[in-house]
Amino acid sequence: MSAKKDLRIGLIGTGFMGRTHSNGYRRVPNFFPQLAYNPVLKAVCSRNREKVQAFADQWGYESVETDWRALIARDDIDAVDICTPNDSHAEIAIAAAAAGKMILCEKPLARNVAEAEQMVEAAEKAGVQTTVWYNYRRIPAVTLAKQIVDSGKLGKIFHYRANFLQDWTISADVPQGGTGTWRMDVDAAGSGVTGDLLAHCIDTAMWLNGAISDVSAVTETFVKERMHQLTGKVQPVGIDDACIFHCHFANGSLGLFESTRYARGHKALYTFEINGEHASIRWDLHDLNRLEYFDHSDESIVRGWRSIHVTDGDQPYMDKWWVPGLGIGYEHSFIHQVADFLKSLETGEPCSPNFRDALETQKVCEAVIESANTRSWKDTGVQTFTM
Ligand code: SOE
Repeated sequence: MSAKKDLRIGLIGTGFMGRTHSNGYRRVPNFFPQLAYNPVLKAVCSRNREKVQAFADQWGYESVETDWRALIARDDIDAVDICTPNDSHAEIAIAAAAAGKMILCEKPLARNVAEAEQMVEAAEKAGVQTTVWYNYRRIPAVTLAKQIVDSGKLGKIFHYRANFLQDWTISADVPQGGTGTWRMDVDAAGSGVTGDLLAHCIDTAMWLNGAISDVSAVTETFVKERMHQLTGKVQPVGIDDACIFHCHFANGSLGLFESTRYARGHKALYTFEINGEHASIRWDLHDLNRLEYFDHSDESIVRGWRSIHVTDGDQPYMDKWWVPGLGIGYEHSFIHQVADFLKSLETGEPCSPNFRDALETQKVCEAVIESANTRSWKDTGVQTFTM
């Protein structure tokens, strides 16, 4: 008999993120056997019964629901995982908190700050554990970047630079709204690349380099009208297709961020670079096991960028995987987030980013959109960031 405690999961949403999270729950017991909690795939919910049953069969969920309210009402669910489009995050999370459920919510936390604030209030009032799936923090090379920054090796930070580039919406034939393309519909998504892609960059940036104080942004919507899948009509596009902003961090450094879905040739290129007084680091999602590191204190004749292959047992998370030299992938960031969430239940510590942390990212996203709309600098209102 297992001495472990069960964490009974109710997953809402069966798209791309439903799969990444389900894979996380399934793999954790194999690779993090020392954890006191064991995820149990109790129920999965989606509107179409046939499809949700197929998903349950594929991933091993014990039961299905077609109404998220029924899932939340169940006594045999401890934690609700929200993988639905952004327009339902707030309603589901607030109801889940009222029902006393822990909540794991896909990013961005909400469509805007007002919704995010209500979610924070509901979760904190109910005293439930929360986390938001800003998964890139938990790629070992990115976590190592955090350890290097925190060790002070970089010295005073001058610059933070990040890009998230894609090219999947260049064709004007890509519709907006509905299954698969809700990210193109401003009512469902809240914003375009700012909430979908830059939110990742902002979360990582504030985690590594502290609060972003103010921003100046420019956005563009290259294709102005698209067919809406739900109405069948050609309608104005309300999302930002591309966004570039620069900013001040509270520590005095400058930030430069760019995101677009119109960078032909780039499918999902997330990169960041940090330049400090003594050293610099940079990371690239397409080579995710490596962290580049330049240390000015190296002897000058051998000084140069090192490429650290982050696969050794003393590097973050890697003692749980294979043997030194053998890499891992994108999906492992979600497995690590599940493991960290389960660990947080043992320790009673928050599992960062929790709802409150993700609210701070939401504030920066909103300031970015407002800055672009008004062609002016905007304060973010973010004072500190849990690092
Ligand atoms: C969009 O294409 C997307 O899937 C985002 O929604 C994810 O958050 C990002 O990690 C990859 O791209």
